[in-house]
Parts: sequence; C-alpha cells; structure tokens
Amino acid sequence: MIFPNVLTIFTYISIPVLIFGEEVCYRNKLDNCDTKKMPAFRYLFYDVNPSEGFNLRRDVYMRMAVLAHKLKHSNDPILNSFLLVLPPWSHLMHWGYSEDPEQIPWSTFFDISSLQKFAPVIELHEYFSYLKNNKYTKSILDKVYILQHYEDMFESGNFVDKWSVEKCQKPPKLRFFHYTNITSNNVQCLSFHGPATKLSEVLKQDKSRTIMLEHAEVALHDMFGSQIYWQARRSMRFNFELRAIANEFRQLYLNSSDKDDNTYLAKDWKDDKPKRNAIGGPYLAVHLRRRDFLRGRPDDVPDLKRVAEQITEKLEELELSKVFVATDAPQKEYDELNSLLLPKYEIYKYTASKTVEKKYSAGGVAIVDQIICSYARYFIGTSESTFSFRIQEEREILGFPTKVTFNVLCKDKKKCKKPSLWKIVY
Ligand SMILES: Nc1nc2c(ncn2[C@@H]2O[C@H](COP(=O)(O)OP(=O)(O)O)[C@@H](O)[C@H]2O)c(=O)[nH]1
Ligand SMILES: [Mg+2]
Repeated sequence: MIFPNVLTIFTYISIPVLIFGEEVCYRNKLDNCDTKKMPAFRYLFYDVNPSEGFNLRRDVYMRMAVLAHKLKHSNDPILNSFLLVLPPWSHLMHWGYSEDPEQIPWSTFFDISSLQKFAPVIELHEYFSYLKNNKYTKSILDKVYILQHYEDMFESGNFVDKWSVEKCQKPPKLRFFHYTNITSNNVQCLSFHGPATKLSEVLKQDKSRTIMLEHAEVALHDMFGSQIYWQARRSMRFNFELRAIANEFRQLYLNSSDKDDNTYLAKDWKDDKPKRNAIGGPYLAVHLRRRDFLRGRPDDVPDLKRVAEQITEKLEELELSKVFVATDAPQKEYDELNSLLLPKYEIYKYTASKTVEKKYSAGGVAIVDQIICSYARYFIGTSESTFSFRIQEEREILGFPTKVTFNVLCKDKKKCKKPSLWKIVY
C-alpha cells in the first residue's frame, strides 16, 4: 500500500463538519484564513462514480485535463488561475483493496511532469501540504457540484448542451476522496449535458476558490479524437519505472526492443508525431478480459477454447511462436488456456514480484500488462473493454498500422463485431 506521509496524518483525524476555529480555513471567508499565505490559485477538484474502473477514470481525466488546459489559456483571470487537483486512486473495485483507504497518488502510475506539460495539475497531497504548512488540518471546500444527467433527456431525445442547478436525484455525499477531513457546507446538484469545457460557464459565475465536481464522468469529451484529445492522451506517459519493468520483460522473454521494433518515442511527448511505421516485437498480444465481463457481457466474451483457436490461427498467419496474454482471469483459467494451445507455441504472462506488487499495487501490474501489449506485432483485445481501448491508443501513439491494433476476440466467428477505429491523425 502506498501512503504519502502527509496523507496518513489526515486520514485518521476525525472531525465534525461544522467547526469554526483556527484550524479550518474557509477559503471563501478570507477573515478566517491568513490571507498573506493564500496563493493566487483557484483549485478545481473532481471525482468519478465510485464503481468506475481504472481505464474509464483515465478517460474522464482527459476530459478534465482538456478543460483545465483551456481554462489556463483563457484571458479571463477568473478562469485562468485554476489548478486541477488529481483525485487519488482509492478503493477501485478490481484492485482487491483492504478496508484501509489507499489514496494512491498519480505519480505511482504516471509521469507528473508529462501531465503538467499539458494541463496545470497537482496531486491532492500537494494541496494538503499547502494546508499543513499553514496549520490547517481540514479543508472545507467552498462549493461542491454533483453532476447528474437530465432526468428526461433520454426519453425526450433532447440532447442540447445545457446546465442548471436542480434538485438532487440522490442524497448528496459530504465526504470526499475517502478522507474525513475534506468536506463542504455548500453542495449543489448540477444537471448537465455537454462537453467538459462547457463547465467553464459554471466556473465563471462561481467565484469560489475551491470547487469540487463530483461525478465528473457526466461531462463528455469536447471532441473525441481531436488534436487536443491526442495531446491530452500523449501527455499521460506512464511512470518511468513501470516502463522499465515492462521493457525488461519484453527484452528478456519476448525478444523485443525499441531498436528492432521501431517503437521509439520522443523524450518529450510534445515532440511525438503521428507515424505508421512501427513493427513491434515478434509476439502476438491478447488482452483477455474475464471476471465481471463474463457475467456482464456474455454475448461478447468467447469461451477459452474459442480464444485458443483465435490465438493459434493468428500465430500461424503471422508465423510467430510467442503469445503474451494480459488477463484478469484467475490462474486456473490461464492454465486451461495454456493447455489448449499446442506445445510448439510459447505463452507468456507477466507476474509481478512481491516488491513490485507492494509498491505499485494491482494498478501498476495492469499498466505493465498494458505496456507489453502495446509493443506487440499484433494486438487482439476484448470488445468494449476500456482496458483494451487504452492499449489501442498507446499503439496509435507508437505508430502501428491500424490493422494490427483494432482487433477483438470473437464469441462467434460468423457475427464478429469489428471494433471502432479511433485513429490518431495529429
Ligand atoms: N493486470 C491486469 N489487470 C486487468 C487486466 N484486465 C483487467 N484487469 C483489471 O480489471 C480492471 C478492469 O477495469 P477497467 O479498467 O474498468 O477496464 P474494463 O472494465 O475492461 O473496461 C483493471 O483496472 C485491472 O485492475 C489485465 O489484462 N491485466
Ligand atoms: Mg470497467
């Protein structure tokens, strides 16, 4: 488990919500704060529906990052002073968390300086250390907007971009990020339809310094696949150590290196250019999503026999002998798949050491799996999995021809759905 020190301190301080005193900085009531120590920034916090997984959260980050990027470049001082506070990774359904909050910072998974070259982001613990330096132990956010869909939108088919403060459809939450010391006395529900950048209209009429957007997934992409979309996406470079772990695995087991595979990236993502000349390592990669997908999408997920057939077919066609399998399947299912492949084929799976698992959690292991899949000569994903979508994007950035990326496992050969092609053009 990963606890930045400052966070542990705050985790265990339990406080009633309504406290007036020196310890609390009501940031919209400046008489309560030491104004000389106040930075000129406004802070934009956000969070996502708790049941959403890692890879949809990454997608929501891109929408918020595009908003923060546009705010920063606005000429309006009310808008261009916002910092986007990254919500720690806590209690992700698939990560087998214990009862303790985890609050994993973004730097565990991503290179923060790469993110900051696109959007003005800070970690939540940095915001905390600012409070701590000023002897505040709790933060009462000036305003919280809980985003919700318009109730009648789907029935009426009226999808006009709009927003309005309305009655809450569900009882509002008053604790945020699994902390007991972040709350607010000013929570409103915001019915919203439109792209994330439309939220700037909300932020413009609200002069609060600290604003939280709950259920940020309600806001959509400005333009999926646009130039700014790909800038945001490129800026999400993984933590260097995770990249090094994946590269070592490629080298050691899959005979794969950037030099041979033609998969070099520029040191700074801003220098990346669209290309289509990546070759990839001499292996097939498959993302085999099981567990909840077996129950939730029974029409899309093939049985293991059918998976083995598709792997064999592709290995023969590509004249390859190695397949790398990234999967959330229990070991038993992986072993079964292995037994269904002819012995002349070598099957590989990344298993993290105890040290790596402890340091990076299930999220880091998933990222190493994603990276290894990204460098393969040919990739087959699982239909509708956001885990597979993020691999496809990574392969677009690395410069693979689209036909070796946009493929999915089929339940039934005759009516196999082709995945959407989200090509990089910028
Ligand atoms: N290590 C590893 N974890 C996986 C794999 N596929 C799924 N998972 C886990 O299951 C979660 C899947 O959730 P999510 O990111 O929401 O993707 P989606 O549900 O497939 O759209 C990931 O965050 C991982 O924790 C895989 O191939 N390797
Ligand atoms: Mg999911």
